[in-house]
Amino acid sequence: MSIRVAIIGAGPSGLAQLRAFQSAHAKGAPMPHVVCFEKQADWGGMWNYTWRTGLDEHGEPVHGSMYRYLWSNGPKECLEFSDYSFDEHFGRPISSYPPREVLWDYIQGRVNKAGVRDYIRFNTAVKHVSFDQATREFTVTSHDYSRQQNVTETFDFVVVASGHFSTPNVPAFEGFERFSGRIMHAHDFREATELKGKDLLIVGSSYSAEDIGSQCYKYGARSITSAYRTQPMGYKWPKNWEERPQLSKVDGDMAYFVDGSSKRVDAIILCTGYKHHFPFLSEELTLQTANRLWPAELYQGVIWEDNPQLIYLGMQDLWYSFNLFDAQAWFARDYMLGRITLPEQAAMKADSARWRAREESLESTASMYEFQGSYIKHLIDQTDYPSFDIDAVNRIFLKWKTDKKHDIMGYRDKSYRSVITGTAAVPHHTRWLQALDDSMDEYLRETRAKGDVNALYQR
Ligand code: FAD
Ligand code: NA7
Repeated sequence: MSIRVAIIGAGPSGLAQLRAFQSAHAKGAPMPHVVCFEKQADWGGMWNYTWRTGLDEHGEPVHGSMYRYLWSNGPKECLEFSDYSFDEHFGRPISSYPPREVLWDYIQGRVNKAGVRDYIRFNTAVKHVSFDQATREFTVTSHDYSRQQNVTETFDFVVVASGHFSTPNVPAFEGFERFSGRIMHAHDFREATELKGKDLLIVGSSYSAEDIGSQCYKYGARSITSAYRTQPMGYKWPKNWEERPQLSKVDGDMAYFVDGSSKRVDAIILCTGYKHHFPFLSEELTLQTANRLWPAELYQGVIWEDNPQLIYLGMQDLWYSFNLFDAQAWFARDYMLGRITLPEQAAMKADSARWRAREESLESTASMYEFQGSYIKHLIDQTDYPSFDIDAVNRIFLKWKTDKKHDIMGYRDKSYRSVITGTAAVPHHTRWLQALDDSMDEYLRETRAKGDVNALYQR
């Protein structure tokens, strides 16, 4: 009898799992009985943009945290699938930092080609997962909103690929109840033009703070003040952007910071991160972790050590992304197909403890993506996922960091070379700061003659 696999989520991680099974099947392996549950109406996870905030059309918490005008915040050369290149998808070189819709299209290209859409049940939210020790089976209860019915099924394996950037971490500050403007979390931010001409306060100093602040600057906010709890981002910000230490309180429209300084602001965006949240899992199956490179209790970063029939994908803090999910999905596939045998539980825990100790000793930024790169390499070495030059990707990450330090509003105008095909990216026809239309049509619009583009970038 073929194994039964439930995949929760059809974002990049869940789709990687489907593609992994399909690719083995294409080479003669049996295709398991796979059901991929997806609560949204379409695939792509976070990359499937929604204007909605709060609850969705079914009353489920809105999954999406992406906003309009979002462009990749890392080079596409650092996330390229090694079995499906950007060249194959677009048929010509594109720039290194595409907007969201373009990356969504790329993600879809591979799974359309693989023909795996029929394995997905859209508009179907997983509500509960439990495990029966006697039968060694999972019971998965889902709600199919198209038919308005609950469905209960049993599976041998459950792959949790539900993402971890959807449930906001929302701290409160003194005076919020009486603040005269809008307060929102990054999860609910959608439209930067809403802040045009306004004085904006951002709380937090990581990716969301940097990128939402940059969006608002680009679309005309009057000023941006970002407050850090631990350390400032430290970029060379434009004149109307300043960093302050942690927010202590607000009073009316005045924000006060722990150094005693204050600033009048119109709106506050809490860029304070997300929580790993799995309301559908029974407690003994639930991963509890902060956003970090090596969450505990996952053998090889994917297999739940206390019950190896449960698998988590993509739960790490992300430097690498799509190619990380692929490496994990291929490993998980080979384990589920019986090609990889797990050691005893004590040995799994000891192995994880070694990775965790390495993670805890990391100090520099470079050591962090190098650590994640070495983890990916370790996984890929165990499967037939096409290997790629991880050292070369690490070098691109290094250039990316340097480019950001040099020009935080201009780093997206830089280009890198694919480690998969060797193709050099071409600069986008419009500099990021001037590119107000992020649609795929505009992005793929024929660029001017090559000479013109070169002239543009020499300025
Ligand atoms: P997700 O993409 O979150 O997909 C999870 C899927 O699970 C969703 O489709 C969701 O609907 C579904 N789901 C959840 N719960 C259930 C349930 N109970 N039942 C059924 N389905 C369920 N990464 C980059 O590489 N580059 C970037 O530029 C970048 N920018 C980002 C910007 C923002 C604002 C955010 C929030 C993230 C960004 N990321 C970026 C990271 C991004 O999360 C990953 O690229 C990727 O989307 C993670 O894939 P995933 O499949 O693990 O999770
Ligand atoms: P991150 O990277 O997890 O960062 C969270 C930030 O929020 C970080 O700067 C934290 O400061 C800050 N934080 C958390 N709690 C507080 C409180 N109580 N007060 C002040 N500051 C706080 O989340 P992001 O949303 O930036 O990025 C997540 C993903 O979304 C990423 O992949 C992006 O590409 C998009 P700390 O440094 O811990 O002091």
